[in-house]
Amino acid sequence: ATQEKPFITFVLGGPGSGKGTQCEKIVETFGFKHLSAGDLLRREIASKSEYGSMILNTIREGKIVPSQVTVKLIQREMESSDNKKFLIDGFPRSEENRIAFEKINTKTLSDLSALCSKVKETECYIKEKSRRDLMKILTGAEPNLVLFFDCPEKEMVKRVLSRNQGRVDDNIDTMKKRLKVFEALNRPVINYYSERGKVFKISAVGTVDEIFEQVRPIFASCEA
Ligand code: UP5
Ligand code: MG
Repeated sequence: ATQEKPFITFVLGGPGSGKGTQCEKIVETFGFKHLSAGDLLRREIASKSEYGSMILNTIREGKIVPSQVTVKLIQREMESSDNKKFLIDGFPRSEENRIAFEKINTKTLSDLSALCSKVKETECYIKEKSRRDLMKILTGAEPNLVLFFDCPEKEMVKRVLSRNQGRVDDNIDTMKKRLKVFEALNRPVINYYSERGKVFKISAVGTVDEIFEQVRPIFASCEA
């Protein structure tokens, strides 16, 4: 495999905002690899792995699974994928998640020394930058894009409660908790990337196709 730099899109939005549905459309049209953090965690529960019961309890409470667990699952999928265009759906859910992901994607110092020739080329630039920024430049820890599906709470509740796919968290009590956790912990991540000009905010009301017509041009312009 080539050492091609991955293209990373974070897909964020409240519970039931349509992240998974729109990711399927993006996969069909633009050929991304879809990694739903929630699906990876549910797969861990189903496979009866060592963290299964802890994950189940966390999801039932609408809380966030420890970063190290989720990051490891995502990292494993990214490393084993030939497709390096990723849609990371439902992650990072908190500032702590975001920082944990940046760390795995930021190479260790020994890897960095292997990039020494690159460092020489950019020496003048480096002097003006902190070491941390430098590592990001060289290894691409940041997402290329962040999609934010902005949906009114009433609509999200309606969608989640009528989904009927047996998810342990699709009940009114857990849904209320999920909405609170979204506002308290995921919103700051969206704000962080907004300040960096990475967020494309999409109004997530309307039909699936109407919403996708807002999404399409974002990726179409990347391909051009
Ligand atoms: N639907 C979709 N689009 C519609 C439209 N335009 N009009 C009408 N209906 C529409 O859609 C939800 C439902 O609405 C579906 O029935 C769909 O057909 C319909 P979906 O596309 O599934 O929305 P999505 O945003 O993906 O909703 P989901 O419930 O998956 O979002 P969550 O973010 O809540 O769930 P996730 O699976 O990401 O996480 C679940 C839990 O896992 C979290 O609460 C947390 O406990 C845990 N978790 C972590 O701890 N860490 C992580 O990194 C990720 C998850
Ligand atoms: Mg989903």
